[in-house]
Amino acid sequence: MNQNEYNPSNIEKKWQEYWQENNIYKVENNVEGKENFYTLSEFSYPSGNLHVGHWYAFAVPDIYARFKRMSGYNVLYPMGFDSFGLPAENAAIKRGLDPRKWTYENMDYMKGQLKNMGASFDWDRTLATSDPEYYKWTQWMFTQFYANDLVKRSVTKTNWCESCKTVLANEQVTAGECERCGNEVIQKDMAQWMLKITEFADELHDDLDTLDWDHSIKQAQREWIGRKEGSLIPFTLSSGIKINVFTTRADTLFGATYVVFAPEHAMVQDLKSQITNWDEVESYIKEVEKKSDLDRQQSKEKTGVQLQGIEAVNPANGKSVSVWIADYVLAHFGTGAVMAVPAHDERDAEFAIKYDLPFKFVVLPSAGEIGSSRPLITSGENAFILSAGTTEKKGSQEQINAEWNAMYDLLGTHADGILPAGKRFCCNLEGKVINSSQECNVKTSEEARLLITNNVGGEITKTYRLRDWGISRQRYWGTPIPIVYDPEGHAHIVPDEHLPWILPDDVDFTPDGTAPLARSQELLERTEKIFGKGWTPEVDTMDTFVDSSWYFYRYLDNKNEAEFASAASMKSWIPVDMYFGGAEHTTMHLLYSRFWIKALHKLGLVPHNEPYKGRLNRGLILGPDGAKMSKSKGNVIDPDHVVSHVGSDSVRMYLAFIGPFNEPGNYPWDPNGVVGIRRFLDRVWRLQKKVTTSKSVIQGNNLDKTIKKVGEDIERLKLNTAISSMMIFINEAEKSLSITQLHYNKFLRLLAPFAPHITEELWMQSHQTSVHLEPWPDYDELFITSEIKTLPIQINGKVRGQIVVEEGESNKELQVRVVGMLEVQKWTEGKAIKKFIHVPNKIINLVVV
Ligand code: ANZ
Repeated sequence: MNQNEYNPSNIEKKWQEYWQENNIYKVENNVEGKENFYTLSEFSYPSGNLHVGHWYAFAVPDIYARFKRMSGYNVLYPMGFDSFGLPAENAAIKRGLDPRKWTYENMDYMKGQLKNMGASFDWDRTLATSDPEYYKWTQWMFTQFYANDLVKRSVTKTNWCESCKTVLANEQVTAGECERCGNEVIQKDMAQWMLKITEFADELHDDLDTLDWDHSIKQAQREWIGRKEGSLIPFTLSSGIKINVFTTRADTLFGATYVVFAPEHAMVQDLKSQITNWDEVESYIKEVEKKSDLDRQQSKEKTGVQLQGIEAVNPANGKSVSVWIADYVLAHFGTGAVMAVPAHDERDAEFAIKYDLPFKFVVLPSAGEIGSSRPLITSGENAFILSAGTTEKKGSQEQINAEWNAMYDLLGTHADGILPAGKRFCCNLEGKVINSSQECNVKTSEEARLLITNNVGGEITKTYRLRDWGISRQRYWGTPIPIVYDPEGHAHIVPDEHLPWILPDDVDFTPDGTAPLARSQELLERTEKIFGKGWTPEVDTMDTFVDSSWYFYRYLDNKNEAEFASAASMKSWIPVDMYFGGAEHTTMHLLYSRFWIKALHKLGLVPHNEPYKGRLNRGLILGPDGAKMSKSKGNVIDPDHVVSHVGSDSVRMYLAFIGPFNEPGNYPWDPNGVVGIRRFLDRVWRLQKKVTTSKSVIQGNNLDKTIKKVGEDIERLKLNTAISSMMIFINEAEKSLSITQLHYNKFLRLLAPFAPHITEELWMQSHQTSVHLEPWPDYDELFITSEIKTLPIQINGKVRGQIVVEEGESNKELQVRVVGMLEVQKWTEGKAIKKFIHVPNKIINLVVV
């Protein structure tokens, strides 16, 4: 027995070295008789120190990986670095260092810190996306996509960060600001390499159904993809040209009272000679150019200018309507042109009130009809009203009802549905078509959509919010895009034999808005030497989301020089069984990566078309004051510091205890909480003194119950309650006179995934091999079933049946179950239950009359 007090600093390093020397965590791609289980945590940027967030991201899933390993699976839990990209480069620029040196030094340092975590990573499989042997494959995949028409070059409006001097993807812009540095993002025209993610929009949308992910994550991706089913409706302009508008509500076409173009719509320039207020129009276009799409969608007050001299004909009724440009219509959604229906679309209503445009009411909510009973608007959320002449919305059900009643009467007297000024109502509910054509009136919205679309020569179609993925970045520290240009300026792919297409060294990487690679003499010379005089290299590098789209394949076979991963290794491990990551990646990395794998799959390069079977978004660890940790607030917890005080095991375990890992909430760090866990481990240590070889006084079933509960909780990632159960067990054990070696050892196995060092130390006192190679302890169901009782059910004094009752089941739940039983219903049908009495562990009594 180890008589000393528990002192983590004496044991943790020792066991970490032992594990490494003895290759305890080495993983083979296949192990006879074991099923594979791939646990993955999003890898990190090597931008400096490990912070508490990294511990939460890596040490807590390690508990799960270890549990799975002990449960008999061959578990892969790898770790690497997303080592290209802005954070490293910006930090390097700030300190005047070479990003490569800086990044690689950080990685070495962080590897050391990661080892202190005591995680079960197989370091032999590690990778860094900035290693040429890694990015060779990133480039190779890009060339495969290029050869198969999944890459295009186009000039597009891009989000530009003036501070980072680079283009950002939409996903990297938060509320109009650069996600990395917080600077305001402006719009800039740039030629970009784009990946055709939109070709996979339907698959990305529909295949979500096959994934075992939380509903909210799937929903966020669906919204990001933004698939809308609708119609293209042709409007004829006074110039004779037909333009299509995209609408999801073709049933409201008879209510379209004006047409709006996005200010950037090409048609506006084409109409220049006919527009009589061109100066006004032009200056408005310039004004809107400065705003991002997001600003335009969110702006409180809609703005616009009428195109004077231009009219459009509504194809449903042949009526001429005015034509406008307005900021609320976006260039890249649908066709960039809208039929405006103020009486049924909120955005149009606000605009129409402001510019005094007509409202025509053409869909009666619910199934009612004018003249018969008055339909009720019951959904306060979907229906809303605009007070006479203002855009103030009235939300309460009563207000809506009152206004609707007045409206309804009005509709009776305005058979054409045109609403007089001061009495304007907007309702976006579907229902029955009115005030339209003979053929369409009384049809449901759904029927009318098809009918009206067909009648006017329109077309049923789908549109998406998702845009193609621009991957060009004018930065140094990234994967070079393997493209060269011939003297005529045509692009060519760099052939396989020249991959990796090495990132040059002779570059002044200080950002000035042009790509740093353009300043490399070596790159230019290399290009001319290989391809010929006058050839030039592409000088942009790739967005780092490209690097991270496929990294989990390389872990499988990271030394393979001939392939990015062998087919056999992919078959063994993909799809990833459980992927842990941050909620912020729901619509970025997670969607890009799904696309990347679908594209590889389409080309026959990988066997699966979905990479991640399970996904869990983790929560956020806040500072002790409940605010986000930040240097300026002085509330940052340094894990190294805490580890030096309480040990790595306590930190790991505390983070698992801080909240339910399966529910991504915000959890403030509680310094007393860590100390509490440390005390718990002290008690586990001291319990050694009670270990005896003779018969235990502690009840066997307490341990069995704990084993069952802890296993079930880890499986569901409710690690906090798993720890509570172990605490209860230790309380009990401390109360008893002794605990057998057998029971103590079983408990150590239970604790091993949470606290790998202390359990190893205690285990090795009586064993020759690591506790981490042991199986998960089994429990005896016999002992546990004692808490489940079968009780007789008595109805009016006679036993009529029986029911299995679990300890802790509430009386309410029990009553529902009892009353629902067939045998019981036989005796209670048509009668009232007057009393329901549950005498725990004895009987259930019903009195019916
Ligand atoms: C007429 C209409 C009537 C519409 C109605 C809706 C309700 P949501 O509504 O978000 O699902 N739209 C089409 N292209 C647009 C563009 N480029 N910029 C801004 N808005 C655009 O998206 C579909 C609706 O968004 C379309 O259906 C169109 O307005 C508008 F009672 O057409 B709707």
